[in-house]
Amino acid sequence: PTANIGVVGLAVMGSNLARNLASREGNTVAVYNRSRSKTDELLAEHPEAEFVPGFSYEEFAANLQKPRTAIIMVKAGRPTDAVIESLMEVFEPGDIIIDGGNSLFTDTIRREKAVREAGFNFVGMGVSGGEEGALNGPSLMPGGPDEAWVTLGPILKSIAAVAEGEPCVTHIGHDGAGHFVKMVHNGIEYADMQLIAEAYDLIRRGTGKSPAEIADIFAEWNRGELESYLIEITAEVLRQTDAATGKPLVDVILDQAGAKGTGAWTVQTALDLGVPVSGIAEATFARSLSSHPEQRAVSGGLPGPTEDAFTVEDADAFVEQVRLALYASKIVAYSQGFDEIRAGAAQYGWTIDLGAVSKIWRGGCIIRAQFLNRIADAYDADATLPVLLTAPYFVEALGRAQDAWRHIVQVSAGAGIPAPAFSSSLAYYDGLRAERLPAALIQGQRDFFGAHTYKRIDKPGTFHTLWSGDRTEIEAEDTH
Ligand code: NBP
Repeated sequence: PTANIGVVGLAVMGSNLARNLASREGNTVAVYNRSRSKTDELLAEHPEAEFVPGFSYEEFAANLQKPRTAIIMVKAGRPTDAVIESLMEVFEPGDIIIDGGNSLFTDTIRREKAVREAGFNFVGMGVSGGEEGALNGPSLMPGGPDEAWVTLGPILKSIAAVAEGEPCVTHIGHDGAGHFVKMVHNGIEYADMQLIAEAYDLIRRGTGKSPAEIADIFAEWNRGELESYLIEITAEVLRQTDAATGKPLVDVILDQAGAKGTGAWTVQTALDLGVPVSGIAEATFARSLSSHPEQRAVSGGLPGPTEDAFTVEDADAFVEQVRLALYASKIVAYSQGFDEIRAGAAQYGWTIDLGAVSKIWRGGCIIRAQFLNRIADAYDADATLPVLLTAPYFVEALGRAQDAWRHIVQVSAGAGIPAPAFSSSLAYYDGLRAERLPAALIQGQRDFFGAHTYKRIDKPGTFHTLWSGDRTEIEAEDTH
C-alpha cells in the first residue's frame, strides 16, 4: 500500500479535493468511484497528480496505508450510507472513515455511533467553499474522535485555505459537531446574502442609482468594515451587462431565489433548540416568498402606502445609512448564528471553541470576511460570552449604527419596500435590550386558558390565578 489518504466519489467535489490532496507534499492519494468512467477521466486529465486508482472497494482498501483514511464525497443521504457500509466491509478496526458531504448533523451522530461500535473511527466533516474551495483550499469543519484527528489533522491542514497564516481547519468537536457548524455557516450565508440584497434594493429604489453605480458603492464598502467575499462578488454581479439585451444582468435574471435546504435545516434546528435566529429565518422565508409566482401574481394589486413614493434628499447620506443598517443587521445575524452553535454544543455535549470557528471561516468559504477577526477577538477576550453582540467592539458598532438602522427600517416600512432581515434584526436587538417584555402578558394569557402558571417578580414560587373562580391567586405546582 502506498497511499496515505483516499477519496471515494470523484464527481466535481471529490475529484477537486483529490487533486488538492495530491498537490501537497507528502500525500499520495488513493481514488475510487462507483462507476469507473469518472476515475479514468480524472487519471487521464491529470497525469501530473500521483493518484493510486482502485476499481473495487477491495482494491481501494489495499492501496491505503494503515490506519486507512478515506474521505467520502458522494451525494448526501442513502449514497453516503451505502459507501460507509462498503468501506466497513473492507477496512479494519482503527481505520478512519470521513464523510465530507453535506450531511445533516443528526445523520452524522447516528453514523458515528454505528461506525464506532463496529470499531472504526468516523469523522463527519463540513467542507465549505464549493468546487473552487475543494481544489484550492476549503474551510474544513471536521467532527469526530480525538484519535482520528491525530492522523487526519496534518493532512487536512495541508489542503485547507490559509487565512492570515493559519490553516482554515480545526477539530470542531465530537460526532455531529462539524456538520452542525457547517449547517449554521450556511444559514449565516443566507442571512448575509439577504441583508446585502435588501441594501441594494433600498438604494436602488430610494436613489434611482443604476446597478453599475451601486456596484461602485459595494466596491467602496468592500474597502471598509464590511470587507468580505460576498460584498466583493455583489459588486461584480451588479456590474455585469447582459450580452443579449444590453441591460444590467440583474434586471434579466428571474427574481426567484432557489435553495438547497441547509438554510431550512438551520432554522428547523434553531426552533428545536429554542434559539431565535430571526435573521437566518427571514432570509430563508424571503427566498420562499420569492419562489411563489402564483401567489405574487395575484398580490400585485394589494394597496401600498398612500403617501407619495419615498424621496431621498441626500443620496450619499442615505447610502451611508443603509451601510450602517447592513452592518448592524449583520452583527445580529452572526450573533444569532453563534448562539445556535453555543446552544447546539450544550444540547449535544460538544465542546466547541467559538473563536476557533470564526477563524476557520476567514478563508475558503463563502462568508469569509474581515469581520470574523472581530468575532475571534470577542471570544478571545471572553470564551463564555453569552451573547456575541454584547462584546464591547460590537456594542460600540451597534451604538454607532443604530440611529441610521432605525431610520432605514422606518423608511422601508413607510415606502412599502420589504426589508425583513433589516427589520427583524432590529426587533431582536430591541427585544434583547428591553428591561421588561410583554412576555408577562403572554404568561398571564397562558395561565388564563391553560393554567400554565407564572412566576412573580417579587417572590419565589409558582402561581396560578383562579380565573374561572374568584380570581384569587394560589401557589401552584410548577408545571413547566
Ligand atoms: P454529487 O452530490 O453529485 O454525487 C455524485 C457522486 O456520488 C458520484 O461520485 C456518484 O458515483 C456517487 N454516488 C452516488 Br450518487 N450514489 C452512490 C452509491 N450508492 N455508491 C457509491 N457512490 C455513489 O457530487 P458532488 O457535487 O461532487 O458533491 C459531493 C458531496 O459534496 C455532496 O454531499 C454535496 O452535497 C457536497 N457538496 C458540497 C459543496 C460545498 O460547497 N461544500 C458543493 C457541492 C457539493 P457515480 O459516478 O458512480 O454515479
